Amino acid sequence: MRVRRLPASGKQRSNQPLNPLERKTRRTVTFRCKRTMNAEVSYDFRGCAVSPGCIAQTGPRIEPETKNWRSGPSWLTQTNDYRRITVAYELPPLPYDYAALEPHIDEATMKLHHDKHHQTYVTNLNGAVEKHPDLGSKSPEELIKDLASIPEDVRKVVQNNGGGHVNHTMFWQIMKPKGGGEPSGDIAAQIKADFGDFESFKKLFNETTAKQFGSGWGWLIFKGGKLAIVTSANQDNPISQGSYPILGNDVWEHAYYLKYQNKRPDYLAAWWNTVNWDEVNKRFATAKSYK
Ligand code: MN3
Repeated sequence: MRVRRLPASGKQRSNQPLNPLERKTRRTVTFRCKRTMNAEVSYDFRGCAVSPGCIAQTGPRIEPETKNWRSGPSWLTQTNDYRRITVAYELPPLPYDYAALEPHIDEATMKLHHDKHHQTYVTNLNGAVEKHPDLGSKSPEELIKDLASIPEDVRKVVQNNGGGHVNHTMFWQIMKPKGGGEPSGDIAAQIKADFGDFESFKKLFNETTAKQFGSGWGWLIFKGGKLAIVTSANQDNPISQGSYPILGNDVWEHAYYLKYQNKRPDYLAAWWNTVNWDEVNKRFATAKSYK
């Protein structure tokens, strides 16, 4: 079945409450099924809406018998009834083109990293929330902020995949095309106060993060009125330890191996050319009042 994409209707069809992340990403797209012609369907970005005749969606796929869903490529199928399926968490769209961070981060890495790795964290997080639906009313940050409150059977899944979702959502935002350069605003002054100058800060951040054994992240946090550089393993986020990360760099091999192979320090050095200092300043303002 082929569909023709029509202009977005702008209508929101769901009465379900949205969490803040979803509010940003939600949109409605209307498709017309070419085979049945009269069947117009609306697809909203957090799940799907259907009409008799066909479903069009690019997100999680619903298995009609089990009501379980799985992620997959764009797909179309047919149904005879009205069904609406929503998922708690969604992959936010990349805020720029996959190739926009070239030559520092290559297109193929960005595509895999966003569409496959980040999507997997979101998919797995939704799987955990499916077992405990009340968790789905919390933002992903809230989930990982108090891991002790997460039911034990899904706690590790939420730690790894909730962390993965939060970390990558931040990661895409703190980078931008033609980014980098010297820091600006309040964060520039704080870096100067706590590290002497930007070059010294960058050197310390890169050295510290290069030493993170295996997969993990390097972070800049604000603690006790001062900036600090820390690392974490896996997808652990400083939020779980009470600190809001101002910036973080992903040093899982999936973030750099296609272009930089085993040369993590080269990737770390190049990454600074992508930094979105406006976004980092916004996060610094949040970090200063974070409780
Ligand atoms: Mn990653």
